[in-house]
Amino acid sequence: MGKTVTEKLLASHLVEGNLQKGEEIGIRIDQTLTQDATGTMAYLEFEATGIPRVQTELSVCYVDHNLVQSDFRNADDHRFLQSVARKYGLYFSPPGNGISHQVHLERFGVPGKTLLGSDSHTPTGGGLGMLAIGAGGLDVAMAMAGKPFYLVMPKVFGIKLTGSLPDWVSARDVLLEILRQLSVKGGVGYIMEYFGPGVKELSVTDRASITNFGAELGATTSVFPADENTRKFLESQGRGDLWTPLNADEDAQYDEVIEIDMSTLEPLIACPSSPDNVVKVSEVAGKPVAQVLVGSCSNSSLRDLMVVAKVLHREQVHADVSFEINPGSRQVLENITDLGEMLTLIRAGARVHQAGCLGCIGMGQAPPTGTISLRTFPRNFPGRSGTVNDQVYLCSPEVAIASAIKGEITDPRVLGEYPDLNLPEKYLLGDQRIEPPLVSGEEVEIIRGPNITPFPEFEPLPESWHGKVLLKVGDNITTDHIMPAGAKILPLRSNIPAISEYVYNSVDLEFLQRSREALTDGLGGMVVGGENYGQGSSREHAALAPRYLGVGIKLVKSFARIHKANLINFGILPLTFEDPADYDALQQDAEVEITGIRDAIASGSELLTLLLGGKPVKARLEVSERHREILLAGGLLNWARKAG
Ligand code: MIC
Ligand code: SF4
Repeated sequence: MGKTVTEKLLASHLVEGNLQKGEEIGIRIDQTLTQDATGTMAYLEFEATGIPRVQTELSVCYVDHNLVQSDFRNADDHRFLQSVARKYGLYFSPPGNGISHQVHLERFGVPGKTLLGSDSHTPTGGGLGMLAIGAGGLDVAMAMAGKPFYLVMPKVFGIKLTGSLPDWVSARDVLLEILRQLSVKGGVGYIMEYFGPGVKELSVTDRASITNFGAELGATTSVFPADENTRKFLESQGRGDLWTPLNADEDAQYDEVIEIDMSTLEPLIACPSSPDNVVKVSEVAGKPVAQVLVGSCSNSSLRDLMVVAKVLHREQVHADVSFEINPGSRQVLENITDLGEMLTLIRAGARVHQAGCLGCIGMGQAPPTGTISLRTFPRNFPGRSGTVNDQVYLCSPEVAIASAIKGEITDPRVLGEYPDLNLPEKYLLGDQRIEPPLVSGEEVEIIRGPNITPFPEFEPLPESWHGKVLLKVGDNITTDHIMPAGAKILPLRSNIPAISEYVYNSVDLEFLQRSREALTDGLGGMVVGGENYGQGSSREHAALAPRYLGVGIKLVKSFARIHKANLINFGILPLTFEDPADYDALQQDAEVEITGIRDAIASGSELLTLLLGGKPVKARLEVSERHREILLAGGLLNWARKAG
């Protein structure tokens, strides 16, 4: 039987297990990336392994998230990361150099390789034909230490692309349409693989926008074949020698298939406050906008900024709109300047910022109260922009610029003829600030600012577990709800005691107090949730910080992949309701008792009985043998120490 691109990539990297859907497999990781907000913790964890140098073919340490330096914390972390990169043999991409995913695509991605990144948008690399997966920092630390990455062998969701995109409709609309059809949990348990005659109509940066935004489907990752367009892209980056073709076989079988005829698409937009809340732009046109942001790892390539610049040749930004551009990389900035378009942007009224994540993670750029903000970003979860009750819409650069000009949500097709973009054949590379690895890091001293506190120690799982329900939440809870980000909280990422004070802050301000009281009473904490619990980011702080506050169990209807893995890594039991109806009966503050929990887990039992408020409730523990050992040890670091 023919193979999909996914199966070929998995087969060529398989080191443990069999390629059977639903079974745990271990794959070799060729490349890793970290960004600063997850990276500081990932390197503290790597340090704990005692391995003197990264064991991958290539590892890159990026600084792109925590760019606002309102005190010493972020700046200290940047220096820590630079010294770590020098010590352990990594490339270092400094602040201002660009968003990890964009820079990695331009300068490091290679078709046919695996990439593990401590950021949920790592699948951007799938646009190049890589198997690029987002994971928690600890998993990435393990991969840097040369260990396999373990995952449940996913099913393959084929997306057949036909036709070509009409003018003013772009790659973002393809994924918005898929989100509209499948929702934010439609990709859970799958790798999304693109095939069909429409693939060749998309450039690598278009494909990368799609695989990037595909993270919002909850998918393990998304992947495109590597073809002539891939070769052209690599050549434009002076890396043509790294091209290898990678295609699905003619008779490859997918577990599910949908077809998207791109020629029938029209401009789409995701309304507040979920990426799958998608409607046609024409349905919401006319609503006034106060802010329009073009940027993020989803849509900030040279192509995206050129669309904006070319439109601004004939128009000006509306007086009531703050129109801001966050370029994806130094390379994008250099090229747009070289093409003379920086002047166009500035003259037309754009605020051009340094290359980085910025407002996408609430690092500045909060919108004014009660106004609409339009963004070419991948996420619009409530409050993520930094403004309470925000109204963030997600759209393409085409919709963004049309709306910035008119001052209201606008279908870009009113702008007339689609501009000719004239993209260069060869790019200025813009990588002069990327530091290559040192031959030896032995002499390098790691620079540790006072913000970096030691990694907390956790106890192994007790014989019996006694605690209470600290919080009950609904469906689609994001890691932004669990562990908010933004300019105030992100600088605390390397200080677990400090950051844990913000756990569930936007949901329930009393959560901290309740968890502290339970700790004082010697009780464990349990959180109860609905479907797709923990969707969104890869941040392991959404597991680590609750664990620090004594949370030992999460009992939900279903989990998002990365969050479940992070819970296990930090020794929190990820349980699901055997009977979802039990969810309704459960109340906050209910007492929880599980006797003989260690024995049950060690014996491989998939069903545990919990006494919840005195009533027996069945819960599932669907994890591998290795995960059971990790849970018993109280987390992956404890387990790895024991295993030696
Ligand atoms: C995000 O887009 O939510 C982030 C910020 O990039 C996160 C990582 C983090 O929280 O540091 C992600 O996507 O994994
Ligand atoms: Fe950065 Fe936003 Fe991309 Fe996350 S989604 S990596 S915050 S640009």
